[in-house]
Amino acid sequence: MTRMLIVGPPGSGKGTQAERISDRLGIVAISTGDIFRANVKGETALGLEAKKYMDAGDYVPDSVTNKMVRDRLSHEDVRDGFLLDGYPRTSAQVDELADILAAEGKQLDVVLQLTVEDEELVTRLLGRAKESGRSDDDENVIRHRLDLYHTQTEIVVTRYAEQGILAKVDGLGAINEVTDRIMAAIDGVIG
Ligand code: B4P
Repeated sequence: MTRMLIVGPPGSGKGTQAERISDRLGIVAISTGDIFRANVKGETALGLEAKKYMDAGDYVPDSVTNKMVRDRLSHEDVRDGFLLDGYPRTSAQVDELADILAAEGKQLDVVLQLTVEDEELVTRLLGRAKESGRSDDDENVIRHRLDLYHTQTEIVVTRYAEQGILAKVDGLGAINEVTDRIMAAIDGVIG
């Protein structure tokens, strides 16, 4: 059983790699971005709330995001482990996740950090914009999302490094190569 998460700037390959890693390990992948987008599409109350932040490239408020993740992690399918993609993104979310897990006597096993330079990320996301139709794949919004990553999410990485469960992985290169690096990094932390 593995409880893990993947953190990295927008466009670093979190979504791409989370699916591949969860398949290999037989655990469920949970992407907060995907849950928000599904809610936006379904025009739910949560979706309508989240949309205004996502369109601007801002983070959805912690209170909204934390509640959603708390609910999702209460489902039966996370019993065998999980891979969180895109959560936590703030220090308050790190605290919330620790609380959720501690209430069941659990903790995270490994945190994967994907590293890619900003200019490569902008190139990738502008490439995705041509097909995705995502309202947040616009150059100004992309640069704002990168700023938020540096100002709000790097602290998340620092906190997990202090706990000794961080595995840093170079996200540059072919998708298969990155997956192999991640699998090796997981072995390095949890054996
Ligand atoms: P996300 O859905 O997490 O969007 P993202 O950061 O852009 O990551 P994504 O998964 O899409 O990109 P990936 O790295 O896979 O979040 C969207 C929004 O939701 C946020 O801005 C925020 O508003 C809200 N949100 C989500 N979680 C939140 C939270 N916890 N708190 C508050 N708000 C939250 O990159 C994909 C692209 O890179 C693809 O085009 C892919 O083909 C390409 N790629 C991947 N690997 C590659 C490689 N090795 N080489 C070349 N290209 C590669």
